Formats: sequence, C-alpha cells, structure tokens
Amino acid sequence: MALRLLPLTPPSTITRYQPSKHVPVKNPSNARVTRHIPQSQMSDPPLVRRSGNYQPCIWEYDYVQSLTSHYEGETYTKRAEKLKGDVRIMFENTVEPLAQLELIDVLQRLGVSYHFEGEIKRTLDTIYSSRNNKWMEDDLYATALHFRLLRQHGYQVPQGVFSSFKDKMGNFKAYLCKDTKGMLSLYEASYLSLQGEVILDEARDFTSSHLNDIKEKIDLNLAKQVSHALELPLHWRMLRLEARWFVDIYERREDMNPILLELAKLDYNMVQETHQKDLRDMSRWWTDLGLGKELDFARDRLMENFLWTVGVIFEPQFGYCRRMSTKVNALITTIDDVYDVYGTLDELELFTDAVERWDVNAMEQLPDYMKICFLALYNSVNEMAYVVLKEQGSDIVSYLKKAWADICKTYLLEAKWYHSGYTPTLEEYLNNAWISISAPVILVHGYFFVTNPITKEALECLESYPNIIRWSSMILRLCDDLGTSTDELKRGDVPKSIQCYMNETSASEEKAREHIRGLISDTWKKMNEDRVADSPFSQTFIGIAMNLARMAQCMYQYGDGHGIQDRETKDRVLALLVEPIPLSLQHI
Ligand code: LA6
Ligand code: MN
Ligand code: MN
Ligand code: MN
Ligand code: MN
Repeated sequence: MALRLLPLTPPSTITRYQPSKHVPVKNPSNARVTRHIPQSQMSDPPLVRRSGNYQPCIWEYDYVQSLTSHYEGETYTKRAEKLKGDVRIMFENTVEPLAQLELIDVLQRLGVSYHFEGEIKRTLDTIYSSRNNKWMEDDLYATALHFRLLRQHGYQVPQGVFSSFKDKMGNFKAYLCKDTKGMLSLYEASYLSLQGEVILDEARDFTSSHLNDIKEKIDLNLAKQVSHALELPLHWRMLRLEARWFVDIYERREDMNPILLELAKLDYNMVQETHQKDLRDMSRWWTDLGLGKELDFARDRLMENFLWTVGVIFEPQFGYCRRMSTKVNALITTIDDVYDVYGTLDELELFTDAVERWDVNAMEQLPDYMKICFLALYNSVNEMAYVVLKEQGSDIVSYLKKAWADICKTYLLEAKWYHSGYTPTLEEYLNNAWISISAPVILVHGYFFVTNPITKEALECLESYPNIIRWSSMILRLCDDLGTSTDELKRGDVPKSIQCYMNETSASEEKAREHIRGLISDTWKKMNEDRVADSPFSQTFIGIAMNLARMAQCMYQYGDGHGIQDRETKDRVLALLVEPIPLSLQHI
C-alpha cells in the first residue's frame, strides 16, 4: 500500500516558519549557519538554524533501480542444491572432531552455515558430550577453536581449558608464540569471554601483543588474516562483509575445498540478488515518501539505512524485516537531524508531545516541516502495527509508539543540554544516550518483524528493555560516539561520551577514547552472558541484537560511515549490494 501524505508545502515556505517564542540559537563559531528570515522583515532577533553540513546523497534513484543480477532462477537454485547436498555428505564423512570443527568454522566464515544448522547442531552436540578430548591436548589451535565454536553456539565451556597452556608463574608458555595459527585461534576465542574471566583477558593481551610483533614475519595470506583479526575480532564483525572478505582468503588456501568455495560464491551472489530487490523496493518507497527531498537539512541516506539491515539480518527469507527496518532507520536518521540540527527547542517540545500522544490531531500544532515528518512516522509505524493486527490479531501500536516516545524524550533532553551548555557526567549521559542512539526503537520493531506468534512474556520483557537490547544499544552508542563526535561538536551538538569523560576526569582525548573502547569491550562480555541466558526471545531476535552491535563496529570503524557516504561505506555498498563475486559456472 502506498503512503499518502498531506499535500506538501513547497520547501521555500517551510523554512519561513517562525515559532511563536523561539530561543535564539547559540552559533558555534565554526558551524555553518543559514539565515532563513531576512532581518529587515522582523523585529525579533533572526532565527538562526544550524546546518549538519551533510553532503547530498551520492546514490541516484535511477542507478539504484538499475541494480540487477542474473543470479536468479532454477539453474542457480539447482546448482546450489547440488552443492549443499555435497556438503551434507561431507558432514557424514568427516569423523575426526578437529576436522568437523574446521568444516563448521569455514562454513560460518564463508557465510553459508545458515544452510546447515541441523548438521552443525548435531555435530557440536556429539563433540560436546564426548569424553575423549585427547585430540585437543597440548594443541592450542584445536583447544581454542573448540572453545570458540562451542561457546558461540551456547554450550558451557570453562575458561580453565586454557590453564594447561600456562606455566607455574601463571604466564602463557613462551613457546606458544611460535604457533601463529594457535595464537590467532586463541585471540579469536578470547572474545567469547564473560565478565571476570581473567584467563581470557590475559589470553587476549598475550595474543594481541605477540601477533602484532610477528605480523611482518609470516606468510602473506596468514599475515593478512592476522592484521584483519587485530583490527576487529571475528566475533565483532558484520557477517556479510566478513564472508566477502573470507572468500578471497579461502580461495588462496592450500587446503581449499572447491565445493565449499563454489557454494560460497554462488550463495553470496544469490543472496545479493535478493538484497537488490529489497533495496529497489525501499528506494522507491523513500522517493515516493519524499522526506529526503523535502527536508534538505537532513541526511538523505537510504542506501546506508538499508545497509544496516543487511548487517542486522542477511538471510534471504527475512526480506520483510529488512524492508521494514529500512523504513525505521530512515525515519530515525531524519528525526535525529530534526532534533540535533534544525529544530528550535520550542518546536522540539511540540514534536515530542505529538509523538507521546500519538495523536494525528497533535499535528496541528507543528510547523510544516515537522508535520510531514510526523505524518510519515505516524503512517509508517501504524502500517507496521496493522500488519501484525491483521496476521496475528494483536494490537501492538502501544509498544511501537512507546519506543518512539522514549527516543524522542531522550532526544529532547540532549537538545536541552545543548541549548543550556550543560555537560553531563558520563553516567548521566549514557543513561540517556543508550536510548537516543535508536537501537531500542530498532530492536523493538525488529522483534515484531521476525516473530510469529508473538508472546505475552516477550511483550512484557520488551517494554522494560531487556539486557540484550541494552547491551546492543550501548555498543551502538559508544561506537557512534567514537566515529561521529568530532564532527558533531564542530556543528554544535551535546557533548558525547568522550567529551563527558574528558570533562569529568580531565583526561586527554586519546585517554578518553581508550576508556570508551574499554567500555565497548566490557559491554560485549555482558552481551555474551545475556545472549545465552533464559529469555522469551528466539535465536533470530537475539541474532538481530548481536548483529546490530556488529554493524555499529563496522559502520564507525573508520569514522562516520553512516553520514559520510563516499569513503569506506561506498566500497562496502559496492561489494555487498552491487558487484557479484566473479564465478565461472562450468557445471551449469
Ligand atoms: C547516527 O547519527 C544515526 F543516525 C543513528 C541513528 C545511528 C544508527 C542509525 C541507524 C541504524 P548521529 P546521534 C539508522 O551520529 O545524534 O547523528 O545519536 O546520532 O549521535
Ligand atoms: Mn545526530
Ligand atoms: Mn541525536
Ligand atoms: Mn537544537
Ligand atoms: Mn553521533
């Protein structure tokens, strides 16, 4: 169903809106400002609105619509089925535990393990319940691989399995440094740690420092893997991008299995074809909605908003979740700029009130540019609730509107802090900022996009934001602050975590950033704990929460990957959504 908005006010009149009693906005000397009302026509001081200085969108509508792939249809699905059958036979024929674990690891890294969930579960069950652990003895690589995969899949394995690799003084034995493969395996395993697991903390320090030392002295393909791992561990990485990267690494490995490689490439290209369809759909929605064009102060970032959803849930069958989440992300990105950049405090109070009331009549009080924003939000969200009402008979409007009211209240508090020049303590800031980063809105909506039937227990849990949502949100907030706060302070914005910490402790910026990175790492440990705790949520939903944190690590890895389109994000868009992996189809 296409959205119908009220007739739009031409942009030229939108900017002329003048609030009844506006507060003149402080103009940070280095922010670009736009004067919208000629001074001569007014008695009040001129209304100065800030600009986010965001660049216009680089992805043209026609270009996005032209994205197509021929990896569709029976020829490809048949070939993929054949290859998947071959892999199932591989599972049957692989009997050594280490070889089984390696098969699982490679399938996961290549991004095709979602086809073999049953085989993987059965294999790990057998390995977990077996008493024969001789094959791991004195083998750091095998011990760490076993530990990582079992923990990843929710089995309990104690950190003590690494004790035998330590000497009497409690240090990791020196000879282990020569075992690069083992070190790398232990390094990756250490990221599955829980709070207070000292052996794993030590393992992480020990392996990172030694891997750093040797990375220039080893085989090139291995060195690449070491640098890649040191930059971001596997456990924190966005799955699709990792799959794309690993296909190239795997292809050059001596023990490469051509069946696995072909399946990985073919499946990647077929999944990409599905993503392109979702993307074309959403780019049409966004263009019809017209919000990007109407509100020219806001980021017009449909491509990036879609990219987040590919990071969050890539499997082909979750297209509905990707498409709806793209809408949620686009609304968040726009409304965030209304609060952070464009709106006056009075206007923001009105908007917050309208969202809290969730009343279409509350729109009357809003300036024109906010009316279109509000109605886009109201219509889109109600439509999402409508689908659940139609299909499951449950009225979820109150859950969705609460999530939006919560985020708007935190946006408003930040705007008040900004306008009054207040710097909160780090704790005070984070208490608000884990909501204002939008992950709770994304995840509450996400729950409904992947759950049928929804349960009463989960609904009750969702309302108070369970830990799995909190940790994912905190990681997103902290990563975002590391990547965006430098520019945000230039354009005029509330002090972010780094600045709050600096203000509170007189630390240097570098020390503050280090502290924030430490908090991210601590939060991952909490997430590792809560992702396997008892909960009314499905593995799919927990996966979404984990993947949102991974996507944050990815988007802000080199700065503001969400706001700045033409750097790393562009390459990632091309690799994930535009270019298939070259594949010669001899067997088709
Ligand atoms: C980041 O902007 C932004 F728009 C987000 C809402 C982050 C995640 C976005 C998704 C998934 P900014 P702020 C759509 O850095 O103002 O401006 O909270 O967020 O720091
Ligand atoms: Mn912002
Ligand atoms: Mn904001
Ligand atoms: Mn403001
Ligand atoms: Mn930010």
